[in-house]
Amino acid sequence: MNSRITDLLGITYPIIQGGMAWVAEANLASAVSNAGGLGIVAAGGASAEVVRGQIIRAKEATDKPFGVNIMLMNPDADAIAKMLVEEGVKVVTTGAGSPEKYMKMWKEAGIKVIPVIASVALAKRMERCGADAVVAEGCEAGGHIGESTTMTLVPQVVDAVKIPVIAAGGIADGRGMAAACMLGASGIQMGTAFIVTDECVVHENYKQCILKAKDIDTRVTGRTNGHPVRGIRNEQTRQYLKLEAEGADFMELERLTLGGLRRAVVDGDVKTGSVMSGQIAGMVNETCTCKEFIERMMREYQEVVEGGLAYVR
Ligand code: TUI
Repeated sequence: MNSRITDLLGITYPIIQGGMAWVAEANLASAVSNAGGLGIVAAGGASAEVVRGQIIRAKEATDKPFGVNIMLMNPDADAIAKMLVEEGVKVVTTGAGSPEKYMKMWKEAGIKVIPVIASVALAKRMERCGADAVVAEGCEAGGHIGESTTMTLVPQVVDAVKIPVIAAGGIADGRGMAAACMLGASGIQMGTAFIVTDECVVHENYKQCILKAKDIDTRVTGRTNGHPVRGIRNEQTRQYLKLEAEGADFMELERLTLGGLRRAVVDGDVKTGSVMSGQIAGMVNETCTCKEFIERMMREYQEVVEGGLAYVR
């Protein structure tokens, strides 16, 4: 399937794996790229040298293009931004901020830059400063989220920019992919669905949380302090939301989540850890390899598109 995104990135299918901190390491990224999508190594909160190690491992595991995601709140973001140029990384996605100050350096190095955005205003700013595409991420997504849903954000971003738009948030099957394309997207990004693949190295408890989750099992914490984060409801989200409702101060809330993602992903503490996940977890019910998953996505997509209106009846 050809689209502006497959052409831009030199990949077979317009499917990008989300840059999930602690989760998206070399093993997952290379498996997604080997399956014809774009795998992403996520820097998360790691140092430039740790991320470099993951990039080297990904290069060993695939000869296909892969990307790196920089979470811009990372205090080591400047060093990571430079290291990506040294390592000859082909594609960079960014999250939780604006990558404007790195744009010139990355473009001069021939890097394809794809910021993740959650508003029309930021999408336009990113296009003006040279982004090759944007990921428009709706608040169905897991982790740090914006205000708008995928259904409302994607068409508004598509109308506002000329660069290709990749839809994210709430997609985990061929129907979702077809729907995103109907809204004008040239590709999709998925996170939650990739967490349960065989090649994803998260703790088994984390996978089980997503596999068992029902449609209404995620919660958004941090709305009151400007850091909304979506994850599977557990003891931590219950406590956090209770304290938030009581007007607790930011530092008290921070104590609950500090190191929480690592605790959930690495140690399997899914009670007090942060089990970040999108709302689509309720539909993510089985494990398989990345290749099987991507091939199923494309098969389902084809069925929906070829079935046309007959599908909905
Ligand atoms: O970045 C994400 N999702 C994330 S980052 C993350 S790391 C984290 N760990 C622990 C606690 C909190 C976060 C987990 N999930 N998605 C992409 C995304 N970016 N969504 C929304 C945005 C965004 C928000 C505001 C991008 C830019 C922005 O403002 C930029 C500006 O300067 O105007």
